[in-house]
Amino acid sequence: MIRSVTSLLLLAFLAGACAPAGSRAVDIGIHYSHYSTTLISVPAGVPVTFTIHNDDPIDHEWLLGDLAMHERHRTGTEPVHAARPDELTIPALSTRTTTLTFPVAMTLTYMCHLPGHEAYGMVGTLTASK
Ligand SMILES: [Cu+2]
Repeated sequence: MIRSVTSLLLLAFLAGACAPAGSRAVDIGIHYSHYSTTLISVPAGVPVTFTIHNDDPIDHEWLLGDLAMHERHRTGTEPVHAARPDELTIPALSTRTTTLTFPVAMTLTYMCHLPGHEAYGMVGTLTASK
């Protein structure tokens, strides 16, 4: 009996090492220049891992931010987004993963700012809530 309790504790520890307690995973597909989901709700205060699959034969972006951030990108000239965890370029036929924690409740928008993609509908809303 003691041995089985020890085994359960070990399993709980290993599970915790793989994914922090309360963490979440969100999968987003991109197909025909549209996100598979345009409304995402996540909890605030825990890590959320986003996995974004681009099934298209062209590159896309997943840029998450407030309206001021998107306005900068609409008029900006950055060709590639790779250094920021909330600004991803997903090359054609590839997958990118990023983990973000939203410290407080907030609503943000994600978009692809490649020419014409926002107007075509590559826009979604993320809500983090306590
Ligand atoms: Cu795009």
